[in-house]
Amino acid sequence: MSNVVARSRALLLVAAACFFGLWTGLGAAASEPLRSETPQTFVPRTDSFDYVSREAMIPMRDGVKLQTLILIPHGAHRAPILLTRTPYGATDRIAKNNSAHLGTVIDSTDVADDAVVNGGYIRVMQDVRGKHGSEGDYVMTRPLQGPLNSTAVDHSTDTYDTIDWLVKNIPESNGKVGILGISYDGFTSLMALVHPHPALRAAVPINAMVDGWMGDDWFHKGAFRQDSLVYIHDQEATRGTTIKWWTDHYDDYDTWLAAGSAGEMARRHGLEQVGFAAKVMNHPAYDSFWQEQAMDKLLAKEGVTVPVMLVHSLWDQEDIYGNIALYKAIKPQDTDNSKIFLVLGPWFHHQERLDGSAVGAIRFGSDTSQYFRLHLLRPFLDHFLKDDAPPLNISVVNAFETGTNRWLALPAWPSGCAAGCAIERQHLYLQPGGNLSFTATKAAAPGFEAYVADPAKPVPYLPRPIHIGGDEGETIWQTWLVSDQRNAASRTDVLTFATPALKEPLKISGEPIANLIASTTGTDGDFVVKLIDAYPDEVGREPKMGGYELMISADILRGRYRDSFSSPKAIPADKAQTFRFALPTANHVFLPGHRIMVQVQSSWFPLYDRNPQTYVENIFLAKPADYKKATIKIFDSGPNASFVDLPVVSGAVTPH
Ligand code: PG9
Repeated sequence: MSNVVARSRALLLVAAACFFGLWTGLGAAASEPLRSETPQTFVPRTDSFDYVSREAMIPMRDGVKLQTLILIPHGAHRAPILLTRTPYGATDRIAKNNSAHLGTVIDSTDVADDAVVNGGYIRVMQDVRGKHGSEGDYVMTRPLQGPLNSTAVDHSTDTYDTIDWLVKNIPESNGKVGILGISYDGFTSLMALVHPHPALRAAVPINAMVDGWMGDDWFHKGAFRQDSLVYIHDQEATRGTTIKWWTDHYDDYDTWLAAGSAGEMARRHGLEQVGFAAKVMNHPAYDSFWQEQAMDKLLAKEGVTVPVMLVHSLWDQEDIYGNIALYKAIKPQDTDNSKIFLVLGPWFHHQERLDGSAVGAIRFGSDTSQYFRLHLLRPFLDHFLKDDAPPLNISVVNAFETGTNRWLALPAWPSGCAAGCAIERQHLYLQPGGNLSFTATKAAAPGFEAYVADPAKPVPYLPRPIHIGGDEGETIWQTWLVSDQRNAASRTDVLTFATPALKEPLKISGEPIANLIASTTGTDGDFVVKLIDAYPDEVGREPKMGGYELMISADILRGRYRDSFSSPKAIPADKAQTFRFALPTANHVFLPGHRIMVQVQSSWFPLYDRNPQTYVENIFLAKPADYKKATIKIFDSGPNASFVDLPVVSGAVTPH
């Protein structure tokens, strides 16, 4: 062995001993103090990533700082920014999917994934004030400055200040910002439209919460959605949403029945400690508290100058009212038809960001959510946000037609078809013997069907046991609006009316309106009307769909609000009254062989709180003795026949 080789071997041995000694700690001198192995600050090595991630505490005009996550694709230059403002944890996403690839961090749960990963957009997520990493006070869907907000800040000012900071502090950006988000994040997207920052060039509010009383999260026409208490609890008990609601039964039906009233449930969960629960319970009617924060009313008054794509889900189990109400309110301002766009998809709440091939048992033959993201959302964003803005070749309205399962590009909403058809309102009458017909019988005397509504045995909104907690429960909740209504049909307190099997397809576009003529032996009561597509008794290729009863449009009215949503009044016992209310928008074809069906019932539990059926000032405070059985009569013949007023499309070419 030469000297050189021997020396290098010896050196190698020493180096290896040092390295492994350091690695295993064996080399430490016995007298050296044992120190923490965790550095004061660990600097992650991210040089190999295909994006840059920055976190910033962005200062607002009142000094409060909002935690903001900024994801910039590697090499971005003059890239537009897509902003989402959320109460659900802006940095959660990166914590969940920490990866060197932006595509994995963004992942398929972000509705903007295609724009960010393939379109080179900068993605910004921010915690709203008072939640998670952001400073300041949390107020549920914080109203605009004014009678309901005496502070100098709201989501409009916070968005303005955020955008101002972003365009000045992200050199990779082109200075154009789009805001988008689903549900609560859709609501914050709407708030951005009030006195918008000049750099805000597009907004996409998806399934936005618009009017919490009329038909979105908290109430539907006066009937309280009890799970709101769970939401309020989890959202407001702690900044980080760390204390969760407890349950005491597996079946939600038992849980809520055991508590009695929603007010008593709130008390049992300590909800007097959080601000919003008391506000909800002190404002059961549609008073100024609700009217002054309804976004459709506010934006109609403020005017909308930023291009907006409103995205609505036809089976939205949380916010089925808002975006359509908003479209009606603001579209008239868009006189040259260039700014306000509408998309209607066959989805549950927030399904736009997930797979859209089916909702529950109802299949569409293609991934409708992907179609929306690639062919509607992306062109809209690119057109309004990119420097070299490509022309926009999409219609102002894009609506999925359920039943036939196809996308329609439409000039307006509701419009039935692209050209050559009309919408005619037609009354579909509830008739004796469970019939449903476009012509009413000529009977001189009013006839009726009756049922006993018993608050001790309310109609379940899903087959029991109802357990919407956990992952499996989440799916059940998401798809409940398409659940088979045969369970309800077999109850004695649910009335069912149906046409014979159709010979021709029948298409509806727009809002059906329920027009019940009814009486009760009580002094208050709820009315649920469900418009259903009853499938043929047997369905060849899909045997499980034989006889399926699919809700197309359904809603509830609290009887005390039949004449005025803001001024409730008792129902005079045993006197026929008119209960007229709009049902959610539909765009559906009832195919030949199917029957149109209407079901009527007086509870939908525990989704909606029980009506005691005895008039009390505030149902949140109803006592057990107030809950009484009542006999309900639904008039279905003679001059008083109840009906559903349908927006029937004539002249549409309908493939089947
Ligand atoms: N529907 C939810 C919500 C929005 C606004 C207020 C309260 C709840 C949501 O999914 O964000």
